[in-house]
Amino acid sequence: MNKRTRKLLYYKSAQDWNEALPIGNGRLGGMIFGHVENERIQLNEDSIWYGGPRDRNNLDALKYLPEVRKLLSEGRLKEAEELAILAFPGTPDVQRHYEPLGDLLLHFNHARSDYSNYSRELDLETAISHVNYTINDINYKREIFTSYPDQVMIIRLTASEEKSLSLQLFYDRGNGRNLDEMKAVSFDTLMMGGETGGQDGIVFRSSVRAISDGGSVKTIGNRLIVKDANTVTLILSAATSFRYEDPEHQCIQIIEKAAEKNYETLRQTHITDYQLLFRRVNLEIGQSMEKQELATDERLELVRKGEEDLELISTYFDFGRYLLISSSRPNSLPATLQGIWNDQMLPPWDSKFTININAEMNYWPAEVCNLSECHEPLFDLIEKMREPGKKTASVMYNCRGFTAHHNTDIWGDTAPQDRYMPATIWPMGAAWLCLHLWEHYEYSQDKDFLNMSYETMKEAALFFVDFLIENKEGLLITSPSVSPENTYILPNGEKGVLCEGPSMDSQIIYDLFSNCIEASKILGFDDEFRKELIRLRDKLPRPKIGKYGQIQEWSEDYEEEDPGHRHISHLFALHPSNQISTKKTPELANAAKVTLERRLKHGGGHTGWSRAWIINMWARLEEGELAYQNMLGLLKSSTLPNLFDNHPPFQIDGNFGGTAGIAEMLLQSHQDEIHLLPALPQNWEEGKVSGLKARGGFKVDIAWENNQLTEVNITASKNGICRIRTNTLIKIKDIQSEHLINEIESFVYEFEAKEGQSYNFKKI
Ligand code: FUC
Repeated sequence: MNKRTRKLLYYKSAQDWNEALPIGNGRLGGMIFGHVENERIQLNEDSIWYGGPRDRNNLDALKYLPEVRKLLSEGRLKEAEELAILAFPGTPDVQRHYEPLGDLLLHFNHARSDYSNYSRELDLETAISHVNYTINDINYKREIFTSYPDQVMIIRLTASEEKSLSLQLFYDRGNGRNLDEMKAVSFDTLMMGGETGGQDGIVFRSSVRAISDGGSVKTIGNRLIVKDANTVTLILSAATSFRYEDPEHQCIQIIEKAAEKNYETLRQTHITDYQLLFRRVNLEIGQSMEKQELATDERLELVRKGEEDLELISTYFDFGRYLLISSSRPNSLPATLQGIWNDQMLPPWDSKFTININAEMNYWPAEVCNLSECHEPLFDLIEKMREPGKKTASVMYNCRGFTAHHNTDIWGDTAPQDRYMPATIWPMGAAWLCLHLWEHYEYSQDKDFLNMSYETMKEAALFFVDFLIENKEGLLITSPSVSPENTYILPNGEKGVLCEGPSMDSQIIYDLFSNCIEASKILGFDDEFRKELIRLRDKLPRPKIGKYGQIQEWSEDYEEEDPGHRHISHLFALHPSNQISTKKTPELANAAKVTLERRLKHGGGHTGWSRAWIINMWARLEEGELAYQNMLGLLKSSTLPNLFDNHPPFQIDGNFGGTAGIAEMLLQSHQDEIHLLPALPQNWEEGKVSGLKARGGFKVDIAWENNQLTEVNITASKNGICRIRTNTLIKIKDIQSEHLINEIESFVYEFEAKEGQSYNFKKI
């Protein structure tokens, strides 16, 4: 049998951007079209954003806050909304947006225009993209990658016969309109750049050098000309004033350094670095490899027609991990709505960070898929939001601590975004993001990190100590806010979105307070604040069951205008939170099930990210079949030919949410135990997964056959009790030290784990 290859494969070049293949090193990205004659690599650099930081806080918010609150509490909804939409949105309404770096264009002078043996692929094992074809019996090959250690994009051109490579190379950006310069800086190097505009626009530069073996390299005008070469190595760099005083100098320096190494060294350094992350996890579902040589978009088409392709599910999972490694690395900016890949000057939703679900979803696979360091850019952004967020908290709400609304940009803008009633006035963004700090601690057990993050978490919590108000029942609620981004209907038929105490808000605050309480205990300080949070947490509304048996979305059991809405905010408690779980709150778990069924019955899950969230939720409800059906739904309705998630348009959150969902089907650890194969679909009969992480600092490898667990390997990163739950009628046997294992209840086992030790269990 062939070895399984992990790649995206095509037999024709990309007809549009959604067929091009992404490469990236967190900061520098490219979309490769693979055209034979006129290759296009669309370029991105993560810090090319329009303008600079601004203070957009609405100075009238505080003045009208009491009135908006009063109107809401009196049920005078329309008046409250009319006033709030004037007094709260940022001034101006919108935050900054991301822009593309440009295009690198390679025009080849081939002897003939007809070609054969065409293929292009993205090899997920090496993070190298290949383009292959034959012209006149000469085999041409391109290898393209972006190196994290060397911070360059490398394009390597080879041919099976000497002196066969001739091409012209140049840059573009909106037909030259969106550039200030495009010039040759030496006989073998081009430079392009500009400024993004606005008062403090970002200055950006990109440079490319051609190094040939044989033939000649020269520049004429702003074109780089390579003639009759045997091989060509192109080294491309990019830098901006967001990070460097002199981006032009930086670009040249990066290239000079990379050019000291030969191609093989650059390639190997890249592969080693990438595989250190990618190879931590290995997933194999099923054994079938018969579709390996089919084009990826054809396989997707076959899935749409109802064919089973379990290997494509593994590829989707691998691709999600690949995308995270390629769009979010230490010192890069976090993955935006499009990761780093965007070709539009005014991208959808500005290609920034939407923090009422999307940016968080991007990071759901980070910990469980053993890519903790890829989570770091998000933590840096949270830090950046603290100062602006404190200002927003004090100017708009007269509160201590820091807050953010439903979007932020690379300067950490925290003022409300848009003038869009269903989303704009929602002071929960910073709170949700801070839950990621705790999540990182839970998986890594890194106390230094927790210590470093505590003040940030505390400041996010402090905002609510001041912001929460008591309602008529004596409960502490947010006001004004929304349940992103759904509309409710009052008994008199009036529709509204602005409200008091939407369920999601209380759930997020409950987690944030709980995390601070736990953290202060672990770290052994801040007792007074802990006590205060415990007191306040007791007064938060808890998830309630409504008239349809569903989890209530608002504090009152309103009708929803759109029962199939893509946001399922009130199930935050089920996922990503653990406030609703099958073991600890079975009744609420059942209500969560009703909620999901209701959403789906009315057309829910119609955007990629919404579908991805549903996969995670079904997995949490241990409904393997339903999780799998929705995974298929994601592939069938919300996946583009290059496997990018389709909102539509392309939005990367669904890729990350889907990847996390697959992991969630195989391993869960949110109920103080490691649950093995909690939501295994019937037709994932056999398989294995290794290297996943569980909360508590465990690394877990699982193998199964006939839908039953056969072997588990658990490695502990610290001393402590390890509790495992299985779903199959098997006993677990510790081969080395059977006596250490206690069966607590059927299917639940406990043992004392020691730091650095691995424990192997087999089905008996
Ligand atoms: C939220 C969602 C939209 C979209 C946007 C970027 O507002 O409701 O579907 O994903 O973010």
